[in-house]
Formats: sequence, structure tokens, C-alpha cells
Amino acid sequence: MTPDSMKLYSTEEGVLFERGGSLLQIENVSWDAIVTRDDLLEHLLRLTGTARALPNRNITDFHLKAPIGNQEVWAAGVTYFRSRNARMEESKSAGGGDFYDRVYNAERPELFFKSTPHRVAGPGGKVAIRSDAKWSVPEPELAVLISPKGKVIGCTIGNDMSSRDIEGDNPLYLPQAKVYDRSCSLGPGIVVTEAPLPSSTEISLQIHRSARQVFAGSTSLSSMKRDVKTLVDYLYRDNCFPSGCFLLTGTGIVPPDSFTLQHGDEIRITIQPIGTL
Ligand code: DO4
Ligand code: MG
Repeated sequence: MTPDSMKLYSTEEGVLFERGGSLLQIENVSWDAIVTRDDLLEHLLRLTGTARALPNRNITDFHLKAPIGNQEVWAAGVTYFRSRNARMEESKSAGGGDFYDRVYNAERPELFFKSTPHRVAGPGGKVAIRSDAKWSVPEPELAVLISPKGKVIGCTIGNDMSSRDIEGDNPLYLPQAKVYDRSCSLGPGIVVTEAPLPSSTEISLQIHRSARQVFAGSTSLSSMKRDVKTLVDYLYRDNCFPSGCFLLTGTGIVPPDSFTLQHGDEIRITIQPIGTL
């Protein structure tokens, strides 16, 4: 983290933030009241003097919740070449392959509604595999938190769980492949910063089954075709978000076609300085 950034957490015990190794609690505040501020970073800097210090406590002593209140969750798709290729392959027998190449190269990005807050799992929580899906994968993505006025005020990690057989059958099934109970997770906390993460930032995914690693992959933000600002501009065009919103920025990691998630698999997504979801 740069000196001008800090981490904000939603916990069972309240809203906490971490600055330079110190943990502080913001009392009598709702998550939405905090994360809808355009001046979030300055606000937290100001609160450093007045918030309740929690000396000798570590964030791991608290029960983390998904860092979401009333925000909607949206997602961008086919923002990495790897995702374009995987989607073209999965949908080729349905005649949908061409759509993905076209959207990868088009000026208008693919943006889709991903989740309401109640469908979002938190850090250490359980995401779900659709009961009628045969081919499911996690999608590890940088997620940005956007204020009601359209300003990116922080970032976190998102998992855009996807049923590849359903979306591959017909692109019109995308909402069913993407939106179901616990189809999304966010966390562990929000890195609040005015500066975008550097393009060298790595996103990595590890999947363990019965304590054995069954998949590992990584990518970096430099492989993303779109810039976050353009995605946000499109999302906020003729669309208002009174409580702000999260935007997942697309996946650059897709396991091989032979891989599908199984119940009990453990999914770990790491993006530093955010941490691991
Ligand atoms: O178009 C299908 C979804 C794409 C997506 O979720 C991604 O590229 O991350
Ligand atoms: Mg995705």
C-alpha cells in the first residue's frame, strides 16, 4: 500500500480500518454511509485522530463480513484475451463464438448485472455451484468500488462464479450462468486509494481439493484490454447507483476445459495489496 491508502473492513464487530499497521474502529456508522463518500480517503485520514484505536489487535481477531451494504454488483466480461478464447471455445457448437471476438474488439464493453448484496459470500465464506450446472469455475477478478457520483474510491477482490456449460449453450443464458445464490464473493477488505493499482499488479488463483492443489494460475492487470475508467463511464451512462456499486473487471485466468469445480473445493484469490479472498 502507498502511504496514501488504507484498508477498510466490514466485520461482525463494526466498521474498521487499518492505517500504517494500526487498527481503528469507526463507531456509530453504517457501511453505506462510509462507502458512498467521494472523499472516502480524506475522510478516513481525518478520522485517524478520532476513531477508537484498537491497540494490539489484528484484523484476524475479527469476524470479517463481505464488504458490501446496499451496493449492486456488476461485472465486465471478455476484458482479457484468455477469457475471449475460452468463451469462443465453449460456445462454438452453439454458434456463439463470434460474439466474444466482436465484443473483445468493440468500443462498447460487455457489462452485465452480477449480484445483489444477499447473493454475495464474504471472506472465508462459501460460494455455490449451480445444481443444474456440469461445468463450473471461479473467476478471480479485480473489483472496484464506485461512489454514487461515479468516482472509483477503492478496490477489492471479486469472484465471478460461472457455469460454463450453461453460458456456452447459448449466450442468452448468461444471467443464469452468472446470477444465483452465492454466485459471487467479495473481500477481504477495501483498499481505499485515489491511485489505481499499478498495471504490474498480479492476480493469482489457487484451487485446493482435499488439501491438494488442483489448479493454480496467475495474470496481471497489464493483460486487461480495457481501462477501468472507460468501464465505469459505460456503467454509469444513463444508470444511477444511489448506494454506489461494485464492478468486477473481468477474468484473465480460466482453468483448462477439463476442469470443473467440485463441492468442498477451496478457492483462494490473491491480489496484493488487497490480500487473499
Ligand atoms: O461473456 C461472458 C462472461 C465473461 C466474464 O465474466 C469474464 O470475462 O470475466
Ligand atoms: Mg467474469
